[in-house]
Order: sequence, then structure tokens, then C-alpha cells
Amino acid sequence: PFNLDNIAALSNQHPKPTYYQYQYGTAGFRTLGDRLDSVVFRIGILAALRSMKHNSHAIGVMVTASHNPEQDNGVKLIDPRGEMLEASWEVHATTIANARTTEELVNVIQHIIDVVNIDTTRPAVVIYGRDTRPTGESLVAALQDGIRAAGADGRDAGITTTPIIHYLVRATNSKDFGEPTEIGYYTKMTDAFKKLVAGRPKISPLLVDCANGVGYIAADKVKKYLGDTLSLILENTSTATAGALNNSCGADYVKTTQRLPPSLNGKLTPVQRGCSLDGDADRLIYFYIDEKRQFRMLDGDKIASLVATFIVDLVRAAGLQGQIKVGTVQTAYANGSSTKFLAQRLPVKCVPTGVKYLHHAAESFDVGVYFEANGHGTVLFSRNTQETLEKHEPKTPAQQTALNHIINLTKLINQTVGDALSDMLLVEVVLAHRSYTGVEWDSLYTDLPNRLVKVVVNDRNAFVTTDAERRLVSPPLLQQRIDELVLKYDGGRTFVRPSGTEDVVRVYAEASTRVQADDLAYRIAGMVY
Ligand code: NG1
Ligand code: ZN
Repeated sequence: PFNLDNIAALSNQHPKPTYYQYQYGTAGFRTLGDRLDSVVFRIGILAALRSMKHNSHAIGVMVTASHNPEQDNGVKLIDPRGEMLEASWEVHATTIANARTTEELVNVIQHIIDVVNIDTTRPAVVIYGRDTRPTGESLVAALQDGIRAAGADGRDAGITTTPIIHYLVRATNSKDFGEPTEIGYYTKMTDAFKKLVAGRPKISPLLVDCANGVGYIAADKVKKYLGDTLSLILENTSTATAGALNNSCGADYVKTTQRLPPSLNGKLTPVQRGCSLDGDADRLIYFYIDEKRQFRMLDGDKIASLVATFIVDLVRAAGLQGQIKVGTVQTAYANGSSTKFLAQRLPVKCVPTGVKYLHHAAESFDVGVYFEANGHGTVLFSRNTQETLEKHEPKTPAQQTALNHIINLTKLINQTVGDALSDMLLVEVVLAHRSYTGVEWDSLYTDLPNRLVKVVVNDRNAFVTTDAERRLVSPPLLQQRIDELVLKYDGGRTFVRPSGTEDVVRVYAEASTRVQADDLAYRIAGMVY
């Protein structure tokens, strides 16, 4: 049972370093792995409290730093429906992480119990996992101490992906979602995939860059479940090689450098599809080499465009237009060409950076397709929509087929969070149905050349934004100067915002030519600095 004396005793084994201030940001806590022992211990306690508050429903904890370098680590909490932690608890997470001593920690915990009104006699369940980082093992041990100190039932999912933890939490709490096991996750997804591609011409092999991370372990299982329906060629699979994780490979490398990982040189034949996962397998970027040997990237915006238009067509084919409205959600980082492409076909919302904003906005549509340009995203089917699909009576065999496809998509897609493997299978389904190679997919629209730069500043909190981060309200006059400059660039668009995960300010610029986009970005960076 929950007992503050137990917590105090164990807390002495997990002291907070005096020099460090923690902040629960858009991706939870994230910093060097060896700074996180006390934080993870305390998150174990907080997760237990959250479970007690939520009728003993399971809460998830994932230990990962995603696409960050191998020496980093992080921890984030997952809510009962498999979603990101509710914003009001981020404050509790930050407070609990920064308590300086055991005594202060006990007071902070008591305070949270009082203000949130938690009945600590209730049972608590915490499901947790970690990626392949070397610091993960000892951090999980600290987490287990926290869970035990709070008297909660801890369930270790081992080394696994972030989206699998989200799935397990949701499936544990809602019985009709799927079997609450890894096997349940793989079978739900791959069975739906097989039904969706049944009877279609065989799909050509897909090369998968696993970023030398946990995505490899999961992709290898997906490969076995798929059998011969889709052959996956797994690359960057060295999960045990020191320093290899995300190093010159993975989704973030491809998106930020706009290059093929050097380790894949010579491994892709012209026009063959390849894709990169990130270090916890929740982001996905596609690419191919064209006939002129040019590298072509298909990012989150291209995925959203491919998927959203496919679902719109299926809804119409099923005779459900008017009853089911499909919408998309983007951030300011979406390429201007993608926004234009999508807005001509369906509603598009722009929200601030961070999955919680995208996810929330997507919930306002019957079918909400959200992707960040960096490849994190999913599709949400509202409860009403799921009911509409179940009740719908198709008038023709063609309508029946389209309806079955939509229902299978609701199972293929991991609706709790962005999931690189589920998204990968989703893309493969659409390509198979459309008879597209990467080339036709790529030609939906042409990306505007763009540049993203980081600027280290004295105080990133001096940068305050409005209008879904597209405009600055502070520092004074900076936005006005930006507005004047951007006018001089053909097709120019730019914005400046403080990062939520790094101590930097990010500058994004796009324009109709590469030279102009670069020039605009560097000039704005100069103003910010
Ligand atoms: P910040 O550091 O706030 O820009 C980055 C990504 C986000 C999101 C979070 C969480 C960019 C420009 N920003 O946020 O999209 O993925 O990390 O990981 O890609
Ligand atoms: Zn990730």
C-alpha cells in the first residue's frame, strides 16, 4: 500500500542532483541519461498517484529520448486512454522532479494528494518500458523503486517502442481495443494489413532504416507476422553497438539533413522505397532515389496528404460522404505546398508544436489525420464515426468493400499515438491501392525549399508566440522586422519560436528557391541572435 515513510526511505537512495532544474516539456523530461535517476524514481510515484486518481486504470511510463543522441534519455507518462499526459499534471511532474530533498519531496507529494484529491488507499497499475539506450536499465530500476514505494502494481513491458506502451495502456483499460499484450498489438495491426492488401498485386520490397534502435526489434517481429505479404529489408539494426543509436541514421537525421543515411548508400535501387524510423519508433520518414540519382524525401506532410486523400475517397466510395467529415491537423512546420494541397481538398487546422495539440485538434473531426512534418502522426476515428461505420448499410458491393477497408484501417492504425510501424503499413496499403510508386506519391505536390536552423540565445523564454506559433509578440518589434524582410522573398514564409525540448530558438524559412530559403533563414537567425 501507499506509504509516505516507504517513499522517504527509498527516496534517500535516489537523491536529486543539486545543480539541475528539470522541466516536463512536450516530450516529458529529457536530458543526459545519467541525470535522470531521481526524476524517474519520482515519476514512478506520480504514475501510481495518477492511476489512483483514475479509478485504478493503468498509467504508462516510457523511458526514452527518442531521436536524441544515445547518451540522452527521458521519461514520459501516458494517460489511461493511451494518450499524452493531461497538461494540468505536467506541472505536478515538474514540481515533484525539482523537490530538493526527501523531506521536500514528501511535502510535495502530500500537496498533490490534497489538491488533486487522491484516495491513496486505491490500487494503482503502472505499465512501463524502455528503449535500447545504455542508461535505460538503471533508470528502469529507479522507476521500479518508485512504483514499489507507492505500493503500485508495476508491469514491465521490457525493451519496446513508445507506441507499443501506448497500445498496452489503452488495451489494458478498454477491453474492446485489443488484447493487452505485444502479441495482441502485432496481430491486430498485421491482420488488418493483410485484409487491406488481399487480392492486390504483390508489393515490392521496402527497405527500413531502424536507426540502430528498438524499432529494429519491433520491425523484425512485424516482418515475421507479415510473412510474404510484404518483404521488409531491415537496415541499421545494431542495437547493441555503443554509439550507433540515431547516429547518422533514423527519421530525424533524414528529415533535418534532407539526405540518405550514408550507411544506406548503394542499398536502394532507383525508385525503390525506403523509410526511416526514429529511436523509439514513433516517427517515420519515407524516401527514394529517383532516376537521376537524386535523393527524394517523403516526410510527414507527404504521408498526411497521401493518407487523408485516400480516406476521403474511401468515405465517398462507401456512400458515407456528408456523414463522415475528414479533416487534417498540421503545425507551422508543415511545408506550404502540403497545406495548399490539403486545403483544396479538406479542412486543415494549424496548431502549436507538440503532439498533444495535434491530437486534441484531430479529435474535433469525425476522422482526424494529423502528422508533424518530422513524421510523427496518426489518424483518429471518433467514437461516433466508429458507430456510423458499424451501422452503415452499403447499397452496392463496391460500397461494402470500401466500408470494409475503412473498418480495417481503424484497426491497422494505432489511434493512441504516432506509430512508425503502423504508419509504415498504412502508407504501404495506400500505395498498393493507388498503384503508386514513390514517384507518383511524391508528385502529389512539390515541396517548397525550406531551412530549419537552431539559434542559441540567452533566454529562449523571451520569445513569445501567438497564432499557432506563426507570429512573435515578444521581443518587441522583432515580428515587424521579420515581416518586412520576408516580403523580399518569392513565396517566402518564416517564423521563429522557442523549442520545447532544447534550449534553443528555432527559425524556419521557406521560399520558392533553395538559395532564397537558406538566405531568409540565416538572415532571420541573425536578427534573433
Ligand atoms: P521542439 O523542440 O519544441 O521544436 C521537437 C519537434 C516537435 C516535436 C517535439 C517532441 C520540430 C521542429 N520540433 O519540438 O515537432 O516532435 O520535438 O519530440 O521538429
Ligand atoms: Zn520518437
